[in-house]
Amino acid sequence: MFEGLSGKLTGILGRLTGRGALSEADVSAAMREVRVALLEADVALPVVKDFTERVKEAAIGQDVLRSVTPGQQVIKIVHDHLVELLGKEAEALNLNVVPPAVILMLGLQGSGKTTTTAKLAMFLRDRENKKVLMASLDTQRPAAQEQLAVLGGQTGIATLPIVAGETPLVIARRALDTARREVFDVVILDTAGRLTLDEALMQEAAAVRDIAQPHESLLVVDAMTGQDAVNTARHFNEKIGLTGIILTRIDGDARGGAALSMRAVTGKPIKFLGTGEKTDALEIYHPDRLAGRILGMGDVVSLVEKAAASINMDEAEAITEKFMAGGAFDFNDLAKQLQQLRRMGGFGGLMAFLPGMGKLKEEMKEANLDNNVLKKQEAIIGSMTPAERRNVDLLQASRKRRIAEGAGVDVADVNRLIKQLLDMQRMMKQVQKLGKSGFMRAMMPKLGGRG
Ligand SMILES: Nc1nc2c(ncn2[C@@H]2O[C@H](COP(=O)(O)OP(=O)(O)OP(=O)(O)O)[C@@H](O)[C@H]2O)c(=O)[nH]1
Ligand SMILES: [Mg+2]
Repeated sequence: MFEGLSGKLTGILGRLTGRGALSEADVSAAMREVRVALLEADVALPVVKDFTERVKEAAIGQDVLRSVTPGQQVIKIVHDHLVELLGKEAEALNLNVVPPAVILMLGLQGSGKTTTTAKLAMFLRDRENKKVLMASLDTQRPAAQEQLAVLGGQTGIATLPIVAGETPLVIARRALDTARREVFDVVILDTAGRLTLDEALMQEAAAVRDIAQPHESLLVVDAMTGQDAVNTARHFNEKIGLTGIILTRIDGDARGGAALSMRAVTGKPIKFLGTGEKTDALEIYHPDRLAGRILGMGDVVSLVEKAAASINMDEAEAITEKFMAGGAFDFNDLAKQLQQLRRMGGFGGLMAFLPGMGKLKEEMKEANLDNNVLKKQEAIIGSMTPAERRNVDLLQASRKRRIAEGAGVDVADVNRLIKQLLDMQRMMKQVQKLGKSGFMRAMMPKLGGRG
């Protein structure tokens, strides 16, 4: 998601920084382009208007245009307003209640409620140490309750035993009783999918709400449905009352409009993003990081957290210390990264987070990079001598031929990997510029918690 919008915004704003001086006319012209880009991304019209007007006002009103770096300042203004549009701060779930905390999952048919129920349960267990019970109230679709039971089996999360013939209200009561009796911290109620205009099902959801008295009522919406997702959220909020939204399928090619309009139109915070079909594909929603990603500034913090969740503590510390001491990134580091990459879901997953990597990501997509390629690259590094791994400058033609032969690949493959290492070295310099404290602060607590 966001690739198209991100590409356009980066282009428009990049042209502003390319010049020394900026006039009001320059800013106005750029904002017209921003407006078109946002509309093309399916952001709601009133939201677009309001956004571009505010940015323009801020950019023209102050001393921005007379400053030394007007283009940079305008980008900062766009960034800050984008963060505000996206919701300013991440909003956590409110689970600080006398247990069990009750979470009600709502949404249209096929939006991802059941999958997200399992994802959320895993998240709460693994990251927040909660004992979680899941219960399916879906008596509409055949085998819907079994679907949740299967997910429970896969993830090791407890599910409420299925009793044939029970109504959703009866199941809800039994789930709460069980959660109290067996001392669960959290109980998540997965409801039946419904059509927006299906009043009977809406009323059923309202009845469940009245019985369960949820602490969180989360709407699961499909980002691919764009402005419809926003209308759905408004509708549910009016009928049932929501505390938050989970936007799924942001791994697809949705244009991003739903994420950008949601807060402004519904007044409700997005709390999580669904990023794939697997049960670990759930991310906390961070407006500032998302703004950075949209503006092509990368999302180094999310990257670091994602890495922290899947790399081991000692390796991570060693790599961090080395970079922060200004050490160069060598083939040994690359080999470790390649292994970690495979664990983190391959290149696509990683590249989305890195500064300025949008284009490279496209190229990689075209080149069909997958896990086999990762293994091939590991083989190339495996054929190098220790000295070669430490010093890329040693790799002249004869050595490259030897390495290629050893790994069973072409010299061109070796060259590609060398280029990749040089690219990574450049990128790591950027990360270093973030400064030690910022980098460590993001990385260490997470690792400490897992280590
Ligand atoms: N790519 C991707 N697929 C997802 C995501 N979330 C859910 N899905 C897929 O969407 C499909 C429907 O998911 P469910 O969780 O069954 O949806 P539901 O809302 O419970 O559906 P009903 O109960 O029939 O209303 C499944 O194939 C999921 O794997 C996501 O974030 N990304
Ligand atoms: Mg379901």
